[in-house]
Amino acid sequence: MNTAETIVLGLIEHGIDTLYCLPGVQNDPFFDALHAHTAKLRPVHTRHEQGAAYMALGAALASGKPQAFCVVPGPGLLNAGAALATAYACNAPVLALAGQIPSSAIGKGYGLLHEIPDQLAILRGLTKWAERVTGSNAFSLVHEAFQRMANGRPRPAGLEVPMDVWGHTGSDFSSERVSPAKTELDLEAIKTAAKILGSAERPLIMIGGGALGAGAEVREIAEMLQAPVGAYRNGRGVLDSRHALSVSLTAAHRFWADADAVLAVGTRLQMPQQSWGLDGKLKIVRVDIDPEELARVQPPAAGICGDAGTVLKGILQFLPAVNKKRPFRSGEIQKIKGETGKKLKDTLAPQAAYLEAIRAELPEDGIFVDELTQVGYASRLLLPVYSPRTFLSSGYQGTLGWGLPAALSAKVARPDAAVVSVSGDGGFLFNAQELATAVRHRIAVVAIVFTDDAYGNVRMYQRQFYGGRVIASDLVNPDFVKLAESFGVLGLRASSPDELKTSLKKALSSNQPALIEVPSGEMPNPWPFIQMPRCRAPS
Ligand SMILES: Cc1ncc(C[n+]2csc(CCOP(=O)(O)OP(=O)(O)O)c2C)c(N)n1
Repeated sequence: MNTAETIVLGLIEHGIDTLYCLPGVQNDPFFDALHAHTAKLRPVHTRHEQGAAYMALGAALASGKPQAFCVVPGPGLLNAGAALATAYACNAPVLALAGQIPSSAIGKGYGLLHEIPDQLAILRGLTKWAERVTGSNAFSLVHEAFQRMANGRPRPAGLEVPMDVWGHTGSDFSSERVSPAKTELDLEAIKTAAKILGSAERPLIMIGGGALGAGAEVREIAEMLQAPVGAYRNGRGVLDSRHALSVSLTAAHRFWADADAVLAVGTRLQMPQQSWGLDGKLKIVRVDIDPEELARVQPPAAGICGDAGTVLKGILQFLPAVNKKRPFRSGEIQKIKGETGKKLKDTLAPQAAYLEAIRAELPEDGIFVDELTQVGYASRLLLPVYSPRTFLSSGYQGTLGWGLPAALSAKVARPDAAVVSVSGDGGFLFNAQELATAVRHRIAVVAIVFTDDAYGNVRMYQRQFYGGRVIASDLVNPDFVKLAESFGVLGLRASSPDELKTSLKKALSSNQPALIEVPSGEMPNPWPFIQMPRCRAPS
């Protein structure tokens, strides 16, 4: 077996059934080897490497399983760079498989096709681990990449394969498979955590993407503690928004102000700790798979490293014995939810109405993909999310252009689910070419594009903070409906929330790729609700 066949079989052995890709001469032997295996490993080729890498990311987020993409070296990999950075930010297990110039030329600076200096260093900078395949180590390295992605914090990994190496024979496919390492739980820290939470008067729970598999445990602890549960982006849906204890970020900010203990699960807790503020009265219990995350901002009162569900099960063993009697907080929680919800809906009325229309038509298990656009920001605060992995966000990377390709692959990963993405006119054109991918691979997603003829958020900041000196933020747009139609995509226009509801119903039932243009114009500023002020006095 040669390296190309070994890597194809290695990907299949590790559960990869779809390869998001864009081929080129350095990778031709690999694609030729794939030819015989497309029943098990289907190539989904895109129109730009950004699209391929964002698709791997969207599928990883929607499925919770590792995904892979393959691109040519140099410009191909650099084009995929923003998506790799986003996968890193979103803790997504995405394998980047990149070509490379011939081994003998690496580092020589001959200027061969697609050569860039030290590609491996770039790949290492964007992943948790990356290596070069040099010959018979191909399978071991594929296996190691999947082990690294499965162990600890799930972040992207990378492999580069010089073009001469694809044809090397003498593969190590039969080499031994290593089982994932088991981490020991710190029982003392778990007991301390249970005591802190059990004796708190006003506990609060904050969750992030690390808790996506721990919904049942989060709910049980929340109910036991009568604690409100807040999430910003990647933890949304862990607790169903309809649960009485589920609160928006805005309401969580109110609870943070006088909480005496916080249980933070699989979240960096960056905004609460660094913006809402800390003081000596607030005890924080951190649960995270990444030991470095536990004390990044300040050492917690208790920090437990491990899988969220396993650690929470541990806490649940000790909590009933130490849990103090607490009055039902549902009255207070409902009141704060009502007040904050009303203010949000009143102030962000257009965004709220569009989101209501989307939620009304999106089935319970439908997937919503956000982007950095006015309705996208508001969705973090206002869109009810019913289950994990149905609210996909580009996390702290905030990468324009991720929305359409991520939505496409969410649909590939979960073909039964309805998938809707929201973008602005700015962000959508970063990757509009992937409408062709939707048509070519028959992927029925609905892309909603809100147009305000501007990089609206940038324009808003320029008006507000730079004396109204608007520069480089106005846009000239195509007719998005005609654009969609020119790709063979169903194109619709909706000029109000009611029309959006009707168009979305039509688009979803058409079972084909669709685009809905919404000429929304400017919308109210959502940022005061996201960048909330300090609410605890420094001690
Ligand atoms: C890859 C990338 N480039 C640049 C930015 C900076 N940026 C943030 S918001 C924004 C404007 C987005 O405009 P649009 O998509 O039309 O949405 P709107 O704010 O108008 O709703 C820009 C350029 C970014 N977030 N991502």
